[in-house]
Formats: sequence, C-alpha cells, structure tokens
Amino acid sequence: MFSGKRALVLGVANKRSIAWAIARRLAEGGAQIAFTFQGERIEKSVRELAESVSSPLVTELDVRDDAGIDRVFGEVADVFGGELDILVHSVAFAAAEDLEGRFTDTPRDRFWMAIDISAYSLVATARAAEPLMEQAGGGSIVTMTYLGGERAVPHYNVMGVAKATLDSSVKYLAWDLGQKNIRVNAISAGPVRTLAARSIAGFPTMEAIVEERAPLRRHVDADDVGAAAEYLLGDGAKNVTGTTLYVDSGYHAMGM
Ligand code: NAD
Ligand code: 0WE
Repeated sequence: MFSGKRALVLGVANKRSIAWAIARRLAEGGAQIAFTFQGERIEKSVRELAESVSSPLVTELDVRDDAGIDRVFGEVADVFGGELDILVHSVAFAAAEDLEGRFTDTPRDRFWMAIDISAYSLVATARAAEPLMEQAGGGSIVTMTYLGGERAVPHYNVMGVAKATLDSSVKYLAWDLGQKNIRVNAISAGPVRTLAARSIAGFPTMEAIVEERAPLRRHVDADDVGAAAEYLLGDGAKNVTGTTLYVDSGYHAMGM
C-alpha cells in the first residue's frame, strides 16, 4: 500500500507511542520512514525502533526550534531525493501542573508554550514539507487531536485550547495546500495508554468512563489509531482533507 512512499514521523518516544503504531503500519505497507525524537533521554529507544524498520534517518528535533525544522527537512530532502509523500505529526506538550489545577490559573508563558509545541508545530512542519511534497506530486499529513479541544474535559485545560488551535489549523492548511494536492487531516483518539497519558492522574477513571458510556463500551489502543492513519495517509483517502476521523469507540457522539 505504501511501496515507494517516503514518510517523516514526528513524536515517537517509545514502543507505546501513537506515532510508533502509525510508523509500523507504514513500514508494513513498504514505506521508507525517517524519524525525529526530542531529547537524549529517548534517543536510544527511538533509534532501536527506527532500526527495526530499516529507517534511513533518525534525527533530533525540538519543534519550537525554527532552525532545527529547516535542518531536519534538509536532511529529509537529502535521504529521499528531494521528495516527501507523508508527514505524521504526533507531538503535544503542556506543563504537568497545568493539567492538574484550574484552567483559569494558566499563566501566559505556559499558555503560549502549549500552543507553540502542540499546534504551531503543525503549521511550521507542514510549511517545511510543502516543497518536498509538491516535488512528489502531492502528499498527505496527519496529526493527532482529542475531544478536549471541542468540549471541556476536566483537567485537559490548556491542552484543550491547544487542540482547538490545532483543529482549526488543519482546516486552513487543507485549504492552502490542497492546491498542491497535499491533504491534511486529524485523528481524534479516545484515551490511549501512552507515556503522555500514563503520567496523568485519573487516567484509569477516564478509561472506566469510556467503558461505561462509549457506544462500543471499550477503550481504544494505539494500533486502532494506526489503522485509521493508514487509511488517511493512503490513496483510499485521496479526496479526504480538512477532516477529523474519530477513533474513540463512538464516545464523541454521546450527550451523556
Ligand atoms: P507520547 O508521549 O508517546 O508522544 C508525545 C510526543 O511528543 C513524544 O514523542 C515527545 O517527545 C513529543 N514532544 C513533546 N514536546 C516536544 C517538543 N518540544 N519537540 C518535539 N517533540 C516533542 O504520547 P502519545 O499519547 O502517543 O501522544 C501523541 C499525540 O497523540 C499527541 O498529540 C497527543 O495529544 C495525541 N493524543 C493522545 C491521546 C492519548 O490518550 N494518549 C489521545 C488523543 C490524542
Ligand atoms: O493529549 C493528551 C496528553 C498530552 C500531554 C501529556 C502530558 C503528560 C506529561 C501533554 N503534556 C503533558 N505534559 C506532561 O508533563 N491526551 C489526549 C491524553 C490525555 O491527557 C489528559 C487527558 C487525556 C485524555 C489530561 C487531562 C485529562 C484528560
């Protein structure tokens, strides 16, 4: 399904990462995959995972760094002959203390930091990918979002505001880049047990609520998200852009 396709995946931290579940699907379909990671602490685990899918490039990137983004897309252009077909954006961060207290108390600097890392990074990386995807005759971009950007989910707080920014950015990017046959979509996942999720107090309670109230009465795992990404990134979705695909056991459809 992805034979001859070249992908860049942002946001693998370890084998539980949603980005890794997506990368695995791409690799099974025959894609070549470049990876970025953030911070020395996770470098080893990302290099090992990347090696298992014969990745031609693993490189560090903090998405707040414009020069870093330029450098990484230069490296991607080098290994993929100036072309890129697929970009997976699976990055988010807010200060831990802002996911605990009241949203009302979010200070200015941490409000902007959450939006910078979790939303502006999609705009910056899509812009950097644009010439490489244009060279390839088009491309597909997928990002990860959550219902907390549309509805108030207790404790999601400033991350919800960041996801609202991300969701809107998907639509404006879809309009701009559609002219170049580049598609931009989001997947809205229900709670998945990853590194970013496990550290959140009350995560088991959220899973219990999904099991009780979602139409399918079960929680989702990273591989369910991988399957949805496989669809959105593939030619089967060639006329799908600017949209959100929910992988949440139907939870978003409920009013109670
Ligand atoms: P994860 O911790 O495995 O992935 C988050 C990634 O963001 C990590 O690889 C981390 O290194 C990266 N990151 C954070 N700050 C960064 C920075 N400044 N520069 C570069 N990278 C940075 O957790 P995950 O659950 O796989 O999260 C991936 C995406 O899925 C996020 O956008 C998250 O909001 C979204 N999401 C997660 C869930 C869930 O329940 N796990 C549900 C819906 C959406
Ligand atoms: O997007 C997310 C979580 C993203 C995230 C996680 C962390 C934990 C560690 C962003 N920043 C940080 N910062 C840290 O220091 N999800 C969709 C998972 C999630 O997080 C929640 C949720 C759900 C669901 C937080 C509160 C309530 C629900």
